[in-house]
Amino acid sequence: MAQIISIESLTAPVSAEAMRAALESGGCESSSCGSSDGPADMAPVVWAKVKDHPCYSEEAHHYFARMHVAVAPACNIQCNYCNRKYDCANESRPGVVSEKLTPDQAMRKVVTVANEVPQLSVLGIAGPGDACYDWKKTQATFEAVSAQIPDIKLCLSTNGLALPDHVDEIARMNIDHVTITINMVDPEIGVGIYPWIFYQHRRWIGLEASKILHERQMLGLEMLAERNILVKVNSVMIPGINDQHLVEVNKVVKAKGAFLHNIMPLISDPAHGTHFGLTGQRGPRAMELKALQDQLSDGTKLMRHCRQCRADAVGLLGEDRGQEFTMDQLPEVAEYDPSRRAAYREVVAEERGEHVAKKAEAAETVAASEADEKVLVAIATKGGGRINQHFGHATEFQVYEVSFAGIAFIGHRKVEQYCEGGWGEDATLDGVIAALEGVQVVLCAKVGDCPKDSLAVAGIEASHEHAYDWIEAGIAAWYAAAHPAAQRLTA
Ligand code: CLF
Ligand code: SF4
Repeated sequence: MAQIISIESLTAPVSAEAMRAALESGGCESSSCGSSDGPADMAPVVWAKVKDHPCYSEEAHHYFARMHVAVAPACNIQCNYCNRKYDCANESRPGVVSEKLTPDQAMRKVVTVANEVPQLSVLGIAGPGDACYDWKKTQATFEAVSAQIPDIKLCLSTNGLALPDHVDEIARMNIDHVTITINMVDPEIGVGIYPWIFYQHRRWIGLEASKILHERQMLGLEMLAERNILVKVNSVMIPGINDQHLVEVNKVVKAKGAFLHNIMPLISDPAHGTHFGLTGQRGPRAMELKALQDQLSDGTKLMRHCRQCRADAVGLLGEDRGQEFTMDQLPEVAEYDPSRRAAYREVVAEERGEHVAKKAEAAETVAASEADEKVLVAIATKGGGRINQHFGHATEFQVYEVSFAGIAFIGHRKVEQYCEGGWGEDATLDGVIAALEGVQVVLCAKVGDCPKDSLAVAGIEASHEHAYDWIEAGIAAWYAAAHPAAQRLTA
């Protein structure tokens, strides 16, 4: 059974023990993600680029954090899921406003975070507008930060329109990771997503706008791939507009060298005041998103753990510590101290080996099953790869698909916390049950009789038998118990 240590221990004084405690506490709200490929699946030079990047590697996101700095407010296109008052919805949760920073302020913030969050490995610029259109600020920020913290990975996100103008500088500055949001490869479909773009000093509308954007996105992708810069493509899934078309998008971006494809569900709320929100365009249901991802799983590697984080997000992917690092809380002068990050990395190098071994054992256990039954398992976790959260405290569940073919993370389901102050509301529980559509069992650290009975009525088992196990080990043990052939192997 794992020892549970609070997230506060992640910022404890430097020592190997403290760093190990940080790892055991996890802190990462998710437990697996996106591309699950490891060093055996890719060239060493590529693995070296992704192994510490929480968005590009399944393994890495257990251990490493990203931070965004909101230095790029200007944007050159209009998306129908954005009203420009909020952060860029191409790489951020819609309806959120970030604290905008100058490059100097960003520098001070990054140094402060690097000193206090030892997991920090990536600095991303994801708006709140477009990182390539607002290039001078993006460039000034990256150059200042990499001069002080040379090992931090630089990552940016763009709609692609201004991207080809900056690819050579991106390569020169060692920006190894670029995200392009590509929602279509057919400009006719783009007409329903982009009402206008601003390009070469004038505004373009309709099909012309869509064609230019498409050509610039494809050119930017090709130019990056030629320079071996890893490209993640984000696509917003908009039911009835581009949902089925994303199969074609996946094929095209794969052929042009994209490393990862991240399908993000449209989040459409009338309160956000976007065109889609106000005209009733709905987002996809969880099972619709999963069905599309399953259809694409033979294509470009898929990212399934995206949290649509804020343009000023800080921390492991499932958490946001941004509110601890607002400008009014930063020191006037920040000096970088590399010791904590260095000590943390030493411990991580050891821990990763153990986690990989546990996953392999779990895979062997389920492989022994004679049943070809695919089951969705929801996990309540506070992070660290463990089943370590009470059912009623979860604000999201990690969903895994298990069969004799293996155990794969397939996404997360956001829920309202059921238990507040020791009491649970029936209406909240109904929402949790609805969010768990398709799930057969929930594994958690603790679950009360009352929610357990209600879940059972809905056909969902809830169990705390595997509390504090590694997630994959707990799933394998549950699956083995349900499938006697697998059970024999574990006996
Ligand atoms: Fe940020 Fe994006 Fe770089 Fe990651 S996020 S710029 S690639 S460092 Fe990651 Fe956040 Fe999803 Fe983005 S979880 S929204 S995919
Ligand atoms: Fe909004 Fe981003 Fe689209 Fe610009 S690119 S309109 S900031 S979602």
